[in-house]
Amino acid sequence: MKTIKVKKQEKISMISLSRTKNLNAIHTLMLDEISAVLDSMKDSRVLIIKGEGKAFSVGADIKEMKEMDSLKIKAFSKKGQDLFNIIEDLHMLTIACIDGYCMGGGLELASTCDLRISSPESKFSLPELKLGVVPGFGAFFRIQELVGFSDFKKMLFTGEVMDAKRAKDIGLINIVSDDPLKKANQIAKNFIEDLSFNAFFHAKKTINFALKKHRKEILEKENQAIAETFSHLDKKTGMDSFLKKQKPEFE
Ligand code: CO8
Repeated sequence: MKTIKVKKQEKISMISLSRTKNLNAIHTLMLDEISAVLDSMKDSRVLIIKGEGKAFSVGADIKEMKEMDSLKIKAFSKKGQDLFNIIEDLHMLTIACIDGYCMGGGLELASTCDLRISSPESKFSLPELKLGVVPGFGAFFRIQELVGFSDFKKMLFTGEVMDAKRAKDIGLINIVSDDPLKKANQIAKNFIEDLSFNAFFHAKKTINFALKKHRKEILEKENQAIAETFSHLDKKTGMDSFLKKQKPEFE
């Protein structure tokens, strides 16, 4: 694997996003590699997803997306949507362990997990509009469901960068811990030792069923919206400006 590391210890599996030079930006290969390893974790009861280095993930890879047109971004968005749906429905307890930047598509990945544990120093945001685009991996329902329309709009329409305390206050994350990995392992251990896995399975299935009402339509709308933004000049302006470390001047 080139972009992730995988560890399995008894009933706990761990995926570490490992593109540290690009702050674990999510590109096609990373989606493919995550997809490829999930099957090998079938017998695990807990999956921890974390990022190596100073980010959980800064979101979709701007360097890769910059070259994409509307058709290609639709396919990339669909690939991410499909994988994130699979992660959300994994039969095991999933925990996003966040220590550092958690932005855009990275936050969308974290929001597929059952629980999100973060260090106090982590930073959260949805900066897509600064790039002239919109989220494309399920934010329109998953993040909206976590924080409600009011804070979802605020996050998107201001691009604000939040600290972990604020993220916890609005329901984006569950726990703030000085050592998020240690905390995730403690929760995993208690989960395995103290809870009925069968009852958990049925509870998660029922909760996810309830969450999925109207999802299909929203996914299609989201996929369409990202394609629309990619056929507009603002996308080029936003991404070129980011890569040149300049402030964008949108239409
Ligand atoms: N994609 C690709 N490369 C990135 C990304 C990214 N999202 N973010 C950072 N990098 C790269 C930088 O270009 C830089 O590379 P290089 O060394 O080659 O210049 C390296 O990572 C380190 O980054 P910085 O030098 O910027 O590090 P700083 O510590 O100064 O800043 C920040 C860290 C604040 C996180 C800053 O990098 C930043 O703002 N990054 C952009 C975050 C962002 O906008 N994320 C949203 C991406 S869009 C998205 O996720 C959804 C898009 C639409 C849906 C797509 C699905 C279809």
